[in-house]
Amino acid sequence: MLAHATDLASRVRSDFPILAQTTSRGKPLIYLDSAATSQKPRVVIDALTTYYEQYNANIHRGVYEIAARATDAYEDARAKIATFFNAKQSAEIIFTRNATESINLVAYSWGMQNIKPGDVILTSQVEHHSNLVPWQLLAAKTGATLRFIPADDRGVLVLDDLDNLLDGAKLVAITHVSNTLGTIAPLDQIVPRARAAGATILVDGAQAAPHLAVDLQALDVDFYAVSGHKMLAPTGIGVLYGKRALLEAMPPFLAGGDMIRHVEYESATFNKLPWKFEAGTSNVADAIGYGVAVDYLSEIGMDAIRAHERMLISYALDRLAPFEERGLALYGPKDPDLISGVLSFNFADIHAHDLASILDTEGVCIRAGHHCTMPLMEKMGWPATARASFYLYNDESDIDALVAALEKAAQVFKL
Ligand code: 7TS
Repeated sequence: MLAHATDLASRVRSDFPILAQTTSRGKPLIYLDSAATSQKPRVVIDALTTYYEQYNANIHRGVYEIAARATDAYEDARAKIATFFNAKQSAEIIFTRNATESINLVAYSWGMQNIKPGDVILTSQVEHHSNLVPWQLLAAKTGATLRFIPADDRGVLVLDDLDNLLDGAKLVAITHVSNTLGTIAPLDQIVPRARAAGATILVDGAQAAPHLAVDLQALDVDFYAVSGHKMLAPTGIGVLYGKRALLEAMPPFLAGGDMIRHVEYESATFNKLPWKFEAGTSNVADAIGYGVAVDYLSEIGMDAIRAHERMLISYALDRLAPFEERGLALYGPKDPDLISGVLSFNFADIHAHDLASILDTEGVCIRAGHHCTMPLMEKMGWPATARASFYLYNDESDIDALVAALEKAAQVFKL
């Protein structure tokens, strides 16, 4: 029997309390904006309450029982995340606020130490501003040059000229999955060639880690940046993975408490990894919540989540195809094997913001705008797009609701 995306969603949906509500207009909440942030399962929400009600204490310093419990839970979360991403060791997992901070950590610490005038930083035309602007700032400070792997008109990276682009590249900084188009970068082709060219490789995994099985040892990248909030964890917690030898050689990014070993008035020595990069009081509660989130994802299995989303994308492409005759422009490769979790579109000459507002009246939450990829929008000639994005708790009925809401928009605009 053909599996349905509904199978997984019907199993997990009741785990997400927020999805049970109706909007102020009495419509069921249809959440199609998980690329912006995911919803949270009850176990993650409960983990926060339990922490604050039972063992809230500062970590790595208190000797009393609840402080030890908080420290253990925080470090256990790190170990779970290391296992989830198949990092070699927990010390390679640095807690940050989000993917943006993870990338900035590398830009300031590794970048200022290693990038020299004339060096090339190779990124791509589909990057989120978080994996572009830090490199622009670094290039301006160091005299390095930016280069871009081009994308075709579907947003798929074109690797024909990759070896030339890699000539002189000290760093390759590339997104694993595009947040605007959902396109999956062919890392299996880019990473070995970047390695052969002697470049250090950073991957922005903000949109990949929630949806695809990420095996950091198999990927063989040097740095990998993620945000917890897009993968069922609370906001305010993210991770930078870095290969140990690189992290060991890097200077601290932020300085203060917890990241030191010994301090004198004129100088200081620094803590071991990973704490060298975790200055100040950590986001203990949300890190613990992140650990619970990866437990939850592991129990379901990332391959099952990918298969579920692949079916949803396939179903959505089928349901949206008839609208193309009425002016729906669907961007991206229209191939569920090439995209993950995201569909971007415009409908005739309705502005994406107006479309999102009409959908909102039907309870359908999508995002409209430039999605923090302004250069990509400019290149494609799109002032804005409407973006629907999916996760494990969505099912075919959510896409049916999207289609019905588009029908309503067509009526309003007489299309
Ligand atoms: N990289 C990618 C590919 C992203 O999609 C995002 C966030 C970031 C980095 C930054 O993540 P943050 O958690 O540090 O903010 N993308 C989006 C989005 O598409 N809609 O809202 C946020």
